[in-house]
Formats: sequence, structure tokens, C-alpha cells
Amino acid sequence: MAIERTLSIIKPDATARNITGKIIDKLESAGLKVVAQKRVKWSTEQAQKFYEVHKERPFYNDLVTFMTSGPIVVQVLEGENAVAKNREVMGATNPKDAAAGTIRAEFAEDIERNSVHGSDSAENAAAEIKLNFSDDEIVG
Ligand code: YYY
Ligand code: MG
Repeated sequence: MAIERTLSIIKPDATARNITGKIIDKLESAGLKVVAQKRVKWSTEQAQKFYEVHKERPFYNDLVTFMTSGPIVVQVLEGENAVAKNREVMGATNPKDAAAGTIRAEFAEDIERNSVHGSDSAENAAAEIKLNFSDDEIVG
């Protein structure tokens, strides 16, 4: 399996509860390496652009409001099969459906305040990484 990179975000519900370290521990324990990381607060425009694919969905406006409500930690994760592996460690979007031991099963508050984002394909990962990091911010 090839070494891949994926974009991860620790969301405002998790920074508010000071559990970024617990989440990073889950990622690292799964073999994912944090090769870039920054704590930022998104503007409405940044959140709208990042979630543009969802702009016709009923939850879009609330999602943008939530993602701009506090600091987030944006990361590039690297490892074998990183896109799928991160999705596995994250668990299902709705924590009620998330498998035991996953980040969302343990930490998410509800389907919106679900603690983490992870790219869903290699193609989207490349685009999301480009949107959030310059090449010199990523150190493998
Ligand atoms: O990739 P993932 O985060 O698991 O779910 P998406 O279907 O891409 O939705 C993005 C984001 O939107 C989700 O993490 C929470 C929010 N959301 C929501 O608030 N309500 C829904 N019914 C579906 C998604
Ligand atoms: Mg998604």
C-alpha cells in the first residue's frame, strides 16, 4: 500500500474541551504521523469555501457557524492508506453509529459537533491540503 497524505481537522467542540491531545493520541496510535499542524480560527469565508461541496445541504449554514465558533487544529496526516485509515479511526459521521473505540464514539457530542474532519478520498485530500497548507509547512 502506498504512503498517502490526508487532511484532518480537530473541530471547535474538541478544542473547547481541551482534548486535542487525546485525539492526536488516537491518530498516532493508528500509525498516522502528523506531518503538519496549526491551530487557527476560520473566517466565515474560509469555512464556506472548505465545505463548498455541502452548500446545498440543509446543515450547511449551521456547519459553517459551528466551524467558525472557536479554534480548530488543522493537520496533515501521513501513512499507509492514510485517507481510509483516518476515516476508520474517526468513526461514522453520527457518533450514534460510530464503532467502539473510534474518535467520534468516544468524544463526539452529536452529528454536528463530531470532533474531527477527515478527507474522504485521495483527490479531496490533495485539494484540502492545498487549501490549508503551503508546501514548506509540511515536514514528512
Ligand atoms: O465526512 P464526514 O465529516 O463524516 O461527514 P459529511 O457527510 O462530509 O458532512 C460534513 C459534516 O457536516 C459532518 O462532519 C457534520 C455535518 N453534518 C451535519 O451536521 N448533519 C448531517 N446530517 C450531516 C453532516
Ligand atoms: Mg466529509
